[in-house]
Amino acid sequence: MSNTRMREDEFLEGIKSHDRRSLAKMLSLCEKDPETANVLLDKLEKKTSHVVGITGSPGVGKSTLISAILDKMNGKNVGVIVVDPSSPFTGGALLGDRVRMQSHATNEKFFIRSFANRGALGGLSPSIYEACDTFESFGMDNVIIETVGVGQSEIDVSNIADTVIVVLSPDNGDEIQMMKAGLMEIADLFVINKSDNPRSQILLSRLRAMTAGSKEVPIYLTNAVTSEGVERLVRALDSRFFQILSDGTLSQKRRKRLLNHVKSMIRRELDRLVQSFEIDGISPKEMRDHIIEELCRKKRL
Ligand SMILES: Nc1nc2c(ncn2[C@@H]2O[C@H](COP(=O)(O)OP(=O)(O)O)[C@@H](O)[C@H]2O)c(=O)[nH]1
Ligand SMILES: [Mg+2]
Repeated sequence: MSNTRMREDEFLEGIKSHDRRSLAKMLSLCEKDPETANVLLDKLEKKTSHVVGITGSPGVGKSTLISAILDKMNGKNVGVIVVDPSSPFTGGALLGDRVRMQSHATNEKFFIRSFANRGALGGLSPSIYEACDTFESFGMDNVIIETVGVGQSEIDVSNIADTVIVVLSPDNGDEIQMMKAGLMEIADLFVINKSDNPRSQILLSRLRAMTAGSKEVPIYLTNAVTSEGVERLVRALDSRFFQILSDGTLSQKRRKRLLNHVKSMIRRELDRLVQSFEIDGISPKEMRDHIIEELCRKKRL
């Protein structure tokens, strides 16, 4: 903590002067000590970046699509947050997605960061709000968040993103994933990726039929490998940002994001309190282990 305090000025100056090493350190601080990160972030001016959440089942091509989107960014500064599945045993993150995007990792305009979703019950990493604020303080034009694509993380991304892209692909149990509870509601844009697969046309008509009558959600077809359709998608994202900025939707989204950030801070604090709580010198972890042991004994497991 005191170490961090010593580095405070350096941190703030570094972020203000677009120093990538300071950005990297700040993102690590978000993960390790989000409370301190919040205090520091409060002292920085923030740019309003377009925060785009990209969700969809594993394998639909989210990471490949992000790479293709970065290719079409035309000099814009983009921060990418990849929420990795992490093992509850090791706490480690799979860096496959980062490797996939490696060609962009050396580009001065982009910054790609993996976040473990440890402890968030399959949801987004609890530090994601701070990470997003960090990218905005750094002055990124866009922040792209790729979710794990399983469980709660898919829906949770709408708590933080200004625009949610739901990615579908024809080779991925199409209707089943479309029907997933909540996914249809959070989509601001649909992308049918892998348009090189002829079945994408069937998926397109099914999706059109499913969304008919509800709010108008545009559908884009892409081939993330060849970049076909990606430029159109990037243009659509830009015009949507302009639209939500001018019609008040963005302010609403930002109010919602702030509320969710506060909720996540409270949850984190309660968690910390529970961890430090003891009855007669017995910690919650010891109590839990004891109960599990007792239950296993009773059930002869
Ligand atoms: N044919 C085809 N393959 C694709 C396309 N987009 C992604 N892929 C492949 O699909 C696989 C999964 O892609 P990935 O980006 O890792 O998916 P993610 O799990 O959603 O991030 C990889 O082997 C990609 O090369 C596409 O448009 N067409
Ligand atoms: Mg991926």
